[in-house]
Amino acid sequence: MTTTITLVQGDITHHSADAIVNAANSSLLGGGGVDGAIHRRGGPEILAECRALRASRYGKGLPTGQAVATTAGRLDARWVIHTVGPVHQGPDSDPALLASCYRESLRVADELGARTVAFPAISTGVYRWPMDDAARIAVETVRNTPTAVEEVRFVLFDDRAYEAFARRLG
Ligand code: AR6
Repeated sequence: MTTTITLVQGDITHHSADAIVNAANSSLLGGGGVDGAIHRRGGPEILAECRALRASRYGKGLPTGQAVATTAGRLDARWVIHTVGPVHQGPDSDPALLASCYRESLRVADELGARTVAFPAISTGVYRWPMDDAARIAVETVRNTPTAVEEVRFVLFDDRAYEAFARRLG
């Protein structure tokens, strides 16, 4: 089955999808950027499940490049899939780990049975990954990952991100 890739500009917390991906940090306990927005709008149920995941499976934190799902709380979605991007020029500054965020999020989406998945531009904010390179990795990885997800929607916050992804999508 082919996966349709669409681009929209805006705030991912205002979008509806089966699963919304969060650019989290390994603590899973919230932060700024898209992570802060998801927890603010989604409400405390998301953080409660994140805390439970810390206590059960991820005592040392969610490793970079991996993904895990929780409820979406009050968001217009069934699940939030939390993934941890690499910090550009940090100790785990590896493009393969950024690709892994997209691949692992789609794997989790498949496990859940999600048909539509919305992604932000992972690692391009606080984690400072250059936008053009992040867009290339995101689009290539989604195109090359076998999945039952029918639509992957990149929700880009600003013009710069939207244009970078649009160039890659061609
Ligand atoms: N909807 C869509 N995109 C957004 C939104 C939004 N509401 N808000 C920001 N962006 P960032 P990272 C864009 O910093 O670089 C957090 O503190 C933003 O313009 O959210 O992976 C976490 O807790 C940028 O293009 O995530 C981690 O500590 C992109 O989303 C750390 O930041 C990603 O920016 C993760 O850093």
